[in-house]
Amino acid sequence: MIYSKEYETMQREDLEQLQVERLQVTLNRVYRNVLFYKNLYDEKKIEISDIKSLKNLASLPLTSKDDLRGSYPYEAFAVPLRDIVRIHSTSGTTGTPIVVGYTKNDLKIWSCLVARVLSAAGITGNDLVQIAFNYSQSTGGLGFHYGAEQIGASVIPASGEEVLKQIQIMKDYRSSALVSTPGYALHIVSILEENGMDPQELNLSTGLFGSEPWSEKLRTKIESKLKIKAFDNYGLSEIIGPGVAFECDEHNGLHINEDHFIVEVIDPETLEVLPAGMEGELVFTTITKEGFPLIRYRTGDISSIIEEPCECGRTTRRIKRVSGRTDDMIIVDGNNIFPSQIEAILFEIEGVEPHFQIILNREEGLDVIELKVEVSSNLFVFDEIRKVQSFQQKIQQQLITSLGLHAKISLIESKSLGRTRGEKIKRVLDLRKL
Ligand code: DLL
Repeated sequence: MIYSKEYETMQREDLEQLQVERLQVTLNRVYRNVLFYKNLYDEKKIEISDIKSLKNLASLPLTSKDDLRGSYPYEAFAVPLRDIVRIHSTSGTTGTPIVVGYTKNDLKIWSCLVARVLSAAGITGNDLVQIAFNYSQSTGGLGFHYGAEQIGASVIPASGEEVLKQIQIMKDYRSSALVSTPGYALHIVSILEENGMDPQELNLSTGLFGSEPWSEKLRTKIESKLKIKAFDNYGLSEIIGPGVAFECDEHNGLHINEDHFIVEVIDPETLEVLPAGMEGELVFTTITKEGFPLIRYRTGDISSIIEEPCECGRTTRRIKRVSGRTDDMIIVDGNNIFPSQIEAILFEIEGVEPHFQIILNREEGLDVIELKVEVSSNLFVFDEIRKVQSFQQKIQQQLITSLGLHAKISLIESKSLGRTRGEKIKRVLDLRKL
């Protein structure tokens, strides 16, 4: 079903006109209310009144996470704090997250955009939607919660429960849709198999998965094991959370909610805007957000635009599944982590070099992260097993406290991470098969 038919099936010409009008309003709002944009445009001698068409958008400077750090926590909000009714944030690479504020109206729009995601997957008011995303600073839980309520589905907020409890709930409450990361769905598959349970005992028919990259192969596996139809959906906290782009029944790219977000794809090296079909970095401009608008925001996500019309009747353009990142961000069970965050923690621990390597694997559907850490040999006698263990625990605990990351720690001798011939240490070894 198409939730907002009027907008999702708009004639392209009308949609583009609407985008320009909304863009102009947004530019005025940020220029007047956000010092960061005022300074940026003044410095580059940009007159926002010159932005008269979508083509002109490319003349505005790009923005990135790093640009916004100086605005922490609230400086980039375009409304007074009293008009903000919800605050989410990104995880933050060096302890400074990007804080995202929503006005009442932003929340209303967000719910409707997530309602589109759910409707495109066939979810209706008759469904029982089990949400396994965390209800936290990250946007998956609350974003889907209100979107599902918006279409009148019965929502089961089940995050925080152990996986067996999740399965029990799924079975007893007859949940018909699961909302989670694809990795978590795979974990459920493993646990069902391990416990000799038959997925047929469940009433699941649909899965909405996102927040991390996954492949067609993984979709086929989840669909066949859980006997469901699985849909991909994409979003990021800075832009709104889930509700930016989503798959319809055709499973051929993700429709962008273009009446709220303008998408561009750029070459991450030359920063040139690339034509549809060419792969590059996704850049978004929000055109209806009041609390935290973003102009030409670089996502770091790699994809391309599909312009060809879709069989489903929506006229919005689509993006291909996100295939990777331009930076070194890794996503572990839906949590975004930069190796630099791990490095910062290791720096604080005496005796650690900090030369390290992150090894990612997938066991029973769950991401497993191992951290190989070099330790200085003078501080450390390797045959003292207790000392080794307490050192490992110290690092482990720091990672949990600071990043919520549960990692296996392997201590290795100084200089054993291959760089004898001057080569760089490969920071991340991703052995997960998407
Ligand atoms: O992951 C929002 C979300 C929640 C989307 C639930 C979908 C479902 P962040 O935590 O800010 O927000 O992480 C955003 O996750 O820049 C991508 O790198 C990655 N990502 C999100 N969805 C997908 C997807 C939420 N479907 C970052 N495929 C983004 C690939 C995805 N990567």
